Amino acid sequence: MLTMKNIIRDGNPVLRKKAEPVQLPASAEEKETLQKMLQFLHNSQDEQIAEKYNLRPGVGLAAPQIGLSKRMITVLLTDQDKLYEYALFNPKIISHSVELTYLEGGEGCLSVDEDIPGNVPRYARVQVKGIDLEGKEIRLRLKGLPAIVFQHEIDHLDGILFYDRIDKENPFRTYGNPIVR
Ligand code: LHY
Ligand code: NI
Repeated sequence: MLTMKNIIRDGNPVLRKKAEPVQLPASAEEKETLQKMLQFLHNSQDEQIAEKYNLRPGVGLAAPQIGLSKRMITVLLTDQDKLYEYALFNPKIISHSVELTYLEGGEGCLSVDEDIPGNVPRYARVQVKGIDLEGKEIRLRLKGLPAIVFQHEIDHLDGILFYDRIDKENPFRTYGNPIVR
């Protein structure tokens, strides 16, 4: 089981590397790792398990955050009564809106222990494709919080952390309409 001990923290160069594509079909080991990453999110959102193992609740996790520089992400959240539960190999943003948005109150990251204030510009809408655990191609059209979480996770695969996108001169400048959690 993955715990916070397995989560790589800011300062470790693996978080700044561009992750390698997964050679498809994914190996049994790669699939197991992706399953463990999704299980971590489930555990982190279960009050009893999270308390027992001191897990920070998370809605997304990317492989570099466990020290694996491969293009693999997991997402688990409910938004407007819809469940977004995804474990993807080689996720890619295939198109996006011109319109931007940002999460009101800013973003956090399981790999960043400090609170870094500021608005993070994100595309308001994205289309993402990737390959699921069964080897099937998945295409998603996302807006709102799910769109932000996918962009945050895919950024990890390119060595980008959320605070890189905060305007240094004016951290609280706004971008389009905010997403309120
Ligand atoms: N997880 C964050 C989390 O708290 C993801 C996230 C994304 C938070 C966007 C807030 C806004 O679940 C990670 O840091 N994963 O990379
Ligand atoms: Ni993160």
